Amino acid sequence: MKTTFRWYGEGNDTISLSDIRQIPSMHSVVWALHDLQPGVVWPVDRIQEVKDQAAEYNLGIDVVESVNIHESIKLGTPDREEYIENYKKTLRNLGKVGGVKVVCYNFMPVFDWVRTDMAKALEDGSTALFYEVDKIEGVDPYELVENVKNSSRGMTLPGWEPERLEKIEELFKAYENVSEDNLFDNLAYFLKEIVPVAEENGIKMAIHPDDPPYPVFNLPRIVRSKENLQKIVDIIDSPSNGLTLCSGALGSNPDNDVPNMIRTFKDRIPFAHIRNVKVFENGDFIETSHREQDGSVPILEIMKAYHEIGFEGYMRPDHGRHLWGEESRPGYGLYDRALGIMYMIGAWDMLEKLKRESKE
Ligand code: DNO
Ligand code: MN
Repeated sequence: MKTTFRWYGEGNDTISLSDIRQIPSMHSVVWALHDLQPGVVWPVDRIQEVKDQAAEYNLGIDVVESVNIHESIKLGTPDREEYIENYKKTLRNLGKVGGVKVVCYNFMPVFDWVRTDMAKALEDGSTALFYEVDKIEGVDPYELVENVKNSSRGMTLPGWEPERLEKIEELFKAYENVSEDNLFDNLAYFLKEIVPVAEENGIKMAIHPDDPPYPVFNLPRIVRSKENLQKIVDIIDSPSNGLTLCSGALGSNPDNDVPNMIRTFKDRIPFAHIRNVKVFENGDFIETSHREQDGSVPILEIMKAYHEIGFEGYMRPDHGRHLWGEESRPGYGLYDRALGIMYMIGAWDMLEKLKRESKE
């Protein structure tokens, strides 16, 4: 298992590479060129620049999260060809620079992840991302967009970039006639084009599940259950057609058995997100610390499942709470994610120790 930490890039993150370097066990950063819109080719020199910056701190750039998918690819409109070609060029450019092993992406229409409150106060005085079912049902999505803008502390959030939000009305209209089957076919079309290029460049594609894992605003959702994941890995039987197994996204639906998914898809998980959420009876959920007892997701069983399958992929703490007055990008402060790492590797190191001892 290789531990990683998301970094938004020079001038775009309150957390520096030097901060990240000081977290125990760091192998590499999870990064992206966040200023480039979906559909744009990532230039070699921009990729090289990030590689050099990270190398100064002895960190790799092994995982990209994400090279985002242009909406035309998800919608399956004729101009998708151009954007698929651009995606291939980006993969080739990543291959040219070298060092990138995994490219995470998602196939959620219009929005990436959705929450209703970016700073919900918890009993202990920290704040966290919160999803309230009542605030979504019957709510105008434009209101939600305003809410997110106002609570993001002036920082852009992945999936909520202003350029994307400007086109929201148009996008909702375009999806009116797209069923889940259509969306799946469009994903299959994309993967059949992309996976051979990923293979040639030593890259594993890794789709991130829908967050939350059910339809929001009547938009189709196709990455939210074990059956969905099975269908996706079956599109092409290649390690380059893989999964980002996000315990928090999938775990927001109590029907999803995450340890079972890990054991089932073991060879197809190049990238793991570890996050705990507390799910309430009415479906509301709040992000909690990584500790198993603090939420509804069986984090220790998840670590055990990864250990059991001999996981050699990349793992990162996903979102964290905001602690000790830290003014960070929502979900992406330093402190709680660093605590999360210590919980994850604490569990992992203990599992390794027990395994060694059982052989003695
Ligand atoms: C939010 C993240 C998502 C994730 C994308 C992957 O913080 O979990 O934005 O990066 O869905 O493509
Ligand atoms: Mn995630």
